[in-house]
Amino acid sequence: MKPSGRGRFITFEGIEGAGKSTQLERMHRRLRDEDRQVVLTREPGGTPLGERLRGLLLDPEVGAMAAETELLLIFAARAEHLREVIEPALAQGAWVLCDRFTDASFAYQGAGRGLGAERVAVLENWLQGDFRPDLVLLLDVPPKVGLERALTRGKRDRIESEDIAFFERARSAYLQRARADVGRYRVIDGGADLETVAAQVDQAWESWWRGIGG
Ligand code: T5A
Repeated sequence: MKPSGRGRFITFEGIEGAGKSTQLERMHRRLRDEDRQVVLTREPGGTPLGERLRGLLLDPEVGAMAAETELLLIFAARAEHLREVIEPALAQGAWVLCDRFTDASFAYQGAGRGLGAERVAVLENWLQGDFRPDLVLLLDVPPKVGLERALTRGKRDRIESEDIAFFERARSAYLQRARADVGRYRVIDGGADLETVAAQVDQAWESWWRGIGG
């Protein structure tokens, strides 16, 4: 069956410095060159209100907050993003490429902060119903590699200031989710050089797209 006129929702996931933004921008250029309608966006953020919430969530001066507060702020930003950007773009037939989505909440708040997957799932189901990404490209790197890359930017943000065990838990949760749903997830070795990762990303989404009749 050929894909319907609805757009496609593709998310890039992985811990800090996995190479998501780099690969996302590359895929965005490629799809645009093919004259597809593409929206590039990110979480937390993607709307004026969401970007302000992102500022609060990442500002080291905000300091500690209850894990529940963090999760609810992220879902508040997500509600805005979903209703104002993602759903309208998909309805118009665009491909939406998103730097992180709800998988990050399972990884960071569910596993990293220890809130547990069940509580994240309650919010996911409440906000999203059965809406999920069509494809999740998970760039997997050991936290040491990812954090070293991310820190070349300089100052750590509020979440990057967590210890390595936090990112180990997040990475494990991502991999566990990918193993549980191999149809929607592709795991890519983000530790390889840029060109090798780019080739793996292309191969992953092209084979997925062919697989659904695109
Ligand atoms: N968050 C988010 C939650 O806690 N819960 C949630 O539900 C959501 C949605 C967002 C933060 O919010 C948290 C997670 C995050 O802590 P962010 O800035 O969107 O923050 O995410 P980061 O992961 O922090 O972004 P980074 O920019 O650090 O990581 P990327 O996008 O994975 O990496 P990228 O592409 O910017 O690359 C980083 C550096 O590495 C180089 C790049 O050139 C760049 O310098 N690089 C490579 N170097 C060598 N080899 C490669 N293959 C490379 N790929 C990239």
